[in-house]
Amino acid sequence: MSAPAILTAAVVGAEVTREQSPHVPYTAAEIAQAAVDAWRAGAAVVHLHARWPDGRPSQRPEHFRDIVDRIRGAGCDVVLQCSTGGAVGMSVDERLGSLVDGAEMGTLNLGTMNFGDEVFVNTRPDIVRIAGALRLRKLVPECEIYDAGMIDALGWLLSRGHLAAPYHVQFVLGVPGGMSASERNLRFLVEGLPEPTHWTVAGVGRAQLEMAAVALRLGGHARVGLEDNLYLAKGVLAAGSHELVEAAVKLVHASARRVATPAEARQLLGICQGRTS
Ligand code: KMH
Ligand code: ZN
Repeated sequence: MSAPAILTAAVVGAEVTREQSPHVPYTAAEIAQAAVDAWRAGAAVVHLHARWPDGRPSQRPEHFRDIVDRIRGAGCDVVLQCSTGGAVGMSVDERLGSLVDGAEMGTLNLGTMNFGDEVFVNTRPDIVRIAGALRLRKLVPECEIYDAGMIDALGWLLSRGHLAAPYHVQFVLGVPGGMSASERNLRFLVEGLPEPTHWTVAGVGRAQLEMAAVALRLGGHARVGLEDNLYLAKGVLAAGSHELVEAAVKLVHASARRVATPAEARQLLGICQGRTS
């Protein structure tokens, strides 16, 4: 049997709005509750963004601290992964505001790309700087790969010593401007990894659960949640990320695997224990 499957819940992101779904959390209390609900449903990791109460994306440390404190205050031991991607247009300084005490992982976006009609800027100096900030705080990086050239960026970072194990890879497939979500693309990306490592797939939009199933079958891990997809099925909004996690749990079992606990995820991802307070 393969390693237990790590389910990550991306509960809000920076792009989705309440106009698109009334279930998108905005306040710290709502985001923390969404994280706790996702953990109860089986998520071992939560990928966190913050918002201003009116829904605008925020990378303010006080917003992240509030979310982290509320999650831990609820007795939830889920692995906390903070986004350094933030929203398109934010400066690197602003984006690094998310790396608050209590975070265990931070994302590292591996290249500049079209992101819908906008440009998500991650120059090589930006990436090196964010990698350094994660190292300084002893956070495990999750490398976000949206396109094939970013595999080469990963190799470059490793060869220059800007990045070293433990790190995790997240293939985000289906962003308009990045690689589309297909099994063929995923197999190509996995084969291209510069060294063996564990990886997760986040399929965007209606590809989410489909790509989770493929990833789990191929021995990888899966990310689901409202950041990437608002629907449980065609025309049916998910009432929260927890419903998408519940659907992913069924896919884990269908692939003859079991769901990793947060403690198992920490071990697999190389996260030091004892950072849950
Ligand atoms: N909001 C996207 C522009 C991350 O969290 O690191 C970037 C993003 C990636 O969501
Ligand atoms: Zn994100």
